[in-house]
Amino acid sequence: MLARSRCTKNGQEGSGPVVYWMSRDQRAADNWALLTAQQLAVERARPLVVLFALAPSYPLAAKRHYHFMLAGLRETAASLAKHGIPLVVLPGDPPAAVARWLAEQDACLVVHDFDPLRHKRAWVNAVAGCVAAPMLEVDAHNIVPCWLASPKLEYGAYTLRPKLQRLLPHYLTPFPPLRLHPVPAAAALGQPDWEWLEKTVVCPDQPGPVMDKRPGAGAGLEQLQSFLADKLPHYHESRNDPLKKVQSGLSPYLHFGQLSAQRAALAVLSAAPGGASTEAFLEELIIRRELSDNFCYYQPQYDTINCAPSWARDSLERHRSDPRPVLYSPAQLEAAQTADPLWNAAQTELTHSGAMPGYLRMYWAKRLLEWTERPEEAQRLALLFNDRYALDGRDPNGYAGVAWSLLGVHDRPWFERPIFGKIRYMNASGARKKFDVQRYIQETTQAFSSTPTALFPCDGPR
Ligand code: FAD
Ligand code: FO1
Repeated sequence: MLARSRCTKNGQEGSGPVVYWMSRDQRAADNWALLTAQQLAVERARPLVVLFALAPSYPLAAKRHYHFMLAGLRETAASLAKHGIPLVVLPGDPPAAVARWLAEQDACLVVHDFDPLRHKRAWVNAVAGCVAAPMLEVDAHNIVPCWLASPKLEYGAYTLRPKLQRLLPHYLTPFPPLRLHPVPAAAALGQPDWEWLEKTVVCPDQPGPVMDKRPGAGAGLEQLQSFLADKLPHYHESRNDPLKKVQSGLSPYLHFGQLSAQRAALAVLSAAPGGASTEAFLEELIIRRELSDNFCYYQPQYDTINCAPSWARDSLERHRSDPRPVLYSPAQLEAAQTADPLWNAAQTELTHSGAMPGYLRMYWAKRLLEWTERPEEAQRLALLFNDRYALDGRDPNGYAGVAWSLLGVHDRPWFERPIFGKIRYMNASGARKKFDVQRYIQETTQAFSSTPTALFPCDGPR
């Protein structure tokens, strides 16, 4: 188990409980960080407490995301309670609240989630700077711990794949169950007051919750089961056809850590050990997903144009002044008011349902390069819309997906053309070869009558 962890801070063990500071991996089952914390607590005959720092606001998160996360955390708290482990939710500035609580409890040691994102690393560093207890980081999100998979920024899937394939036999192993914790925690810790906690969040009301996506670990496992039963066999041939709906829909559960990617991989391998669909799905779930973490971990500029490889940066620079046939304002784009009905339909689906089919996400981002004055603006808007509306947004997969679409990250140079330079081009006639574009537009337009505009309600950025 300890092969998935590393020391982030040496320190003096306190007299209090072993603490697992949960953040990215918000589940009780199939969680290597929680299992590690339990093992360390059992060895020391200490209580185990799980801590969650509830930030009053989180970059670009809205009611849609907090609703999904808090409902999932309630379920996690109930599962933990059945194992004799309390979940303490601390509202307020995360590093300050966590550091204060650890000091008050004289924590024995702290186990925390690995997260490659800048602001999350800053939280951990701030806590490490002011607590006395030792801290241990566990990568409970990736199957192969990010820092062990590769020690450097990878060029693409083709360079990370062999490294992961070498290590997967050691890491893609079954999970031991979480045990009933033998040492009880202080009764005074009580149960979180969820209604009160919800009121401490000050995020925008719009976009609101997605009603047809049930949050939580149980719903994530059900979604996995229905994917295995109905969709996996068709994944290889139909995943790029939004009308066939054979993608798993697991990304929100994976993003909030309500489902473990390792659990999903094990379930797929047990349901369908071989074949093109299993291979195609595991390529996305393991290689592409872990490549995104590699990108954000080793590329501090993951959300700026400086993350582009040099061939792409030079090429975009050469085409910076190319005339754009049409420019749309952020408000027009957010309201899906372009002359491209396919793009409008994809944007409408995103804003209403918090999701967009994978193939369309690439097309959607790439068109922004043609409709904005500079690639920097295309990247800014792609991330802004993705992170504000997508249930799975604010994730390394999003930063890597946008950088792939607009900036050639993890891709190769293609034929030179206006505006795009050597960045891979996609257009509506390419989409028409993959699926019935007209039907997708019709179905989406019928399902969602208008496009909500939470970011740019009137023309011009707020
Ligand atoms: P499935 O096809 O069922 O795949 C299963 C899982 O594999 C996904 O849940 C995801 O964890 C992983 N995966 C699939 N495709 C990719 C990929 N291209 N890169 C990395 N991992 C992948 N994914 C997010 O999770 N959050 C985002 O904010 C996000 N933004 C994106 C923005 C753009 C512009 C692009 C091009 C891609 C983005 N992706 C993002 C990646 C991908 O489109 C989604 O993960 C996928 O469509 C989610 O649907 P699913 O769970 O049904 O995927
Ligand atoms: N993690 C936390 O530890 N505390 C939060 O308050 C919090 C809010 C939040 C809101 C939206 C969202 O998408 C994720 C959120 N996370 C939060 C989870 C976590 O930080 C992210 O999943 C990772 O950073 C993704 O790598």
